[in-house]
Amino acid sequence: MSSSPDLPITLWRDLRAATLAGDAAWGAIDNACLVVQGDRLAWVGPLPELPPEWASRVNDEVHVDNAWVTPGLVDCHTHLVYGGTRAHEHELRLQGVSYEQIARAGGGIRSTVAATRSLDEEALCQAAARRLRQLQADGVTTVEVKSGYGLSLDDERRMLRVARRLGREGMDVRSTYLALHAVPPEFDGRPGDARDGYTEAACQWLDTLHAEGLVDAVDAFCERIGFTPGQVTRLFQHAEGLGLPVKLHAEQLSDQGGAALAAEFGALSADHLEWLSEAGIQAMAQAGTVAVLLPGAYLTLKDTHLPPVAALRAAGVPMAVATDHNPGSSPALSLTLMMNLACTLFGLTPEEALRGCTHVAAKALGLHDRGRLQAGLRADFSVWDVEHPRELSYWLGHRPLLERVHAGRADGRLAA
Ligand code: DI6
Ligand code: FE
Repeated sequence: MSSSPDLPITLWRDLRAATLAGDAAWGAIDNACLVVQGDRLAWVGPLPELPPEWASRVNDEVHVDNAWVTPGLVDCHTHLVYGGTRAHEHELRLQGVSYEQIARAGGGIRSTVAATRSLDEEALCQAAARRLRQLQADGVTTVEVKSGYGLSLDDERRMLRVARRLGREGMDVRSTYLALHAVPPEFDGRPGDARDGYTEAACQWLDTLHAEGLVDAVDAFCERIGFTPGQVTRLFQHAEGLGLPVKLHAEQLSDQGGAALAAEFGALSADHLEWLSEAGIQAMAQAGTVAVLLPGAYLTLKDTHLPPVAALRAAGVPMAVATDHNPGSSPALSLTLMMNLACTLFGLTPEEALRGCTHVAAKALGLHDRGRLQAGLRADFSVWDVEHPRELSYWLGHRPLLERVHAGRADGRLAA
């Protein structure tokens, strides 16, 4: 087994591990321990089987009193960076106005674009960092953050720069370019479909932002009130030319064939999927595209059309669960609450929900070095005050987190 002689070694012991590795339910190990060296897990298994070559080199021990440890949670779909809120739209929807109607009347995403453009980088960063801390308090160690409330080169850049800055706050942050989220007002009144010209502009901006190292993946909103499959194809071809992976907001409000289109491009994920067709499911299964389920948006929009979870499961499409945190359709800041909703509303099992917020969510980001407790993977894990990991999908709003460890470093909650 490889090891780096200089890095200090910490032994986390007296714990129960839901490793999500191997064949056992939850990958559970009783009386387990984790050997952490630097930012990696060096050994994971039952304490009595800890090899002497590790036991003899331990610098520090942390006893966690039989608490359960899971991989650090991964929130693989958020729009965490933005200005303002949209509570007034929530109120309108409660009075019967639909999300689509609000968007077509110039509210919706466009109102958040105006609020986001009015804030400088520092103010945007502070607002997003507050939300990031909420996710950390829920055991999240990796988060994806999308742009898409800037919709000009400079404003998209500012959002992506904030995402990069958030990555210095004890969290891994993956940034996704989502300029094809809505058409900005500057493009109103252009001849033909204003979205075509905007799509061209968004492709050019991508060149620049990618060259600046700000983009990890490319996303779009494929919808009647978003962009057509043709426009998404144009963007995806451009992303492909730059070697960037793609993902897609697909089949949230209607079936546009977006998931199949995403699968054609080998997309990492297709997200939402309430209106996903059988053909879309088969295309995703063949391409290995992850289905990202977003019950926070489903609940907030009082949707009634369920994503086809049983058919996805039968086809072997891996299912992730995320907050989709955004001010319009999912003001959710708890991933464990999303696990509950994924079970209660969508029919996932509690084990599927945890896998969906760990290794499957990591796969939806193209990350294969995390999401399980396994030697060689990153030392990202969360320690929970629960009797069993199924409890993580049980509580509504309780956060039983005892400690969070990111890249081998504990937040210090246990010590506090
Ligand atoms: N789907 C969503 O859930 C978010 N974006 C998208 O395309 C919502 C964005 C918003 O309403 O602000
Ligand atoms: Fe979204």
